[in-house]
Amino acid sequence: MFFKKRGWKAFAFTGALSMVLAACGSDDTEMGTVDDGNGEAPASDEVTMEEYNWQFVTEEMPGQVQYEYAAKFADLLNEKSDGQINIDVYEFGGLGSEVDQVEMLQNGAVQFAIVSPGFTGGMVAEGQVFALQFLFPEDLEKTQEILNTSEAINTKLGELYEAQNIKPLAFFTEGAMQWTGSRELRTPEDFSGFKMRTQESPLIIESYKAYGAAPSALSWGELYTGLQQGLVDGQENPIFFIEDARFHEQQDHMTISNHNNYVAMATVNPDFYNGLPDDVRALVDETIEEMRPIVFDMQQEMNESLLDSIIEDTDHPTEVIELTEAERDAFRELALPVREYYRNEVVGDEGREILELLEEEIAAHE
Ligand code: 6CS
Repeated sequence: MFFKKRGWKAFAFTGALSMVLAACGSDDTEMGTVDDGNGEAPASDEVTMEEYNWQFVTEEMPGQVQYEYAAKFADLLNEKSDGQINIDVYEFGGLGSEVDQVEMLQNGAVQFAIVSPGFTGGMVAEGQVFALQFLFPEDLEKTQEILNTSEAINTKLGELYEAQNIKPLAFFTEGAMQWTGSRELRTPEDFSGFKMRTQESPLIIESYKAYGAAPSALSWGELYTGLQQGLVDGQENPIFFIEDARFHEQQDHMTISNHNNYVAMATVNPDFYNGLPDDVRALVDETIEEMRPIVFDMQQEMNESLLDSIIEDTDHPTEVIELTEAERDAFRELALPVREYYRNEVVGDEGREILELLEEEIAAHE
């Protein structure tokens, strides 16, 4: 595994929520001076920060991108604050499902969360823009640059999330997505009747219907068994996730399709964030900026090295094919009308503006 795994806080879900609520106490504290007890104003070099204890939930496990992002973010903030900011990082399942986690962020039970837009499709329909295949450049550096700078994403889409009590602080790629299947997936015809597992997003489902597949939504926590039992025939994910969640053990084929990239958001509860003293909020912002190149390198290293692990896993052989440009074109052609579906069936004027501006921003990078 590329990154050291952190000790897992083994909370049962029912007990975890009350522990989290009890642990949040210090977020109303402020940067202040230490009372040295003699009634005199402390010297200015005694100015210090009070203690903060925050919670950060992720949709992944130790060793996977989201968890390691949160762990590194926590370490950096702890260092910058001389140990005064302590963040507990929770792996997927520790505090409920992906949807439960989003709710906890919204109601302030946790302060930070990594959220995949795929799980908030019912709440912020416009966020499903990330499900549009062949939209972002295949070059992930360009994609990350767009995610860092796009007004469509960071301002316009960000405001729609904030209206739902979810404030995105950064959007980052977890890598190009690939298909795995119980059969080879090389042409759209190969998807005919294929039971494709997707996240809970109407647009992802629509995207696979466009290929002739029979998609259904499933939490990734049930996916390994779903593949094993034939409930679903295949799935899409970045390589690091396919390997680390061992999906390849249940799949004979993997297609390097690069049909999309997996975008996640580092988010914060807006009331909590806005209520922070300016200097503490500035530390959070600074750390978010520092994390951008760190998480990019992290996903790149994991996706590259774990491709080798899949290829070398002779106990669970997986045939890996890479689509040619002409083969990708056949899928691109079917994916383009899904943008019309997004414009006409999924979103209103704001969503149409977001997609239009994003398309312009992407064109300017290519
Ligand atoms: O496929 C999924 O649902 C999961 N995939 C990744 C890369 N992260 C978490 C997510 O829930």
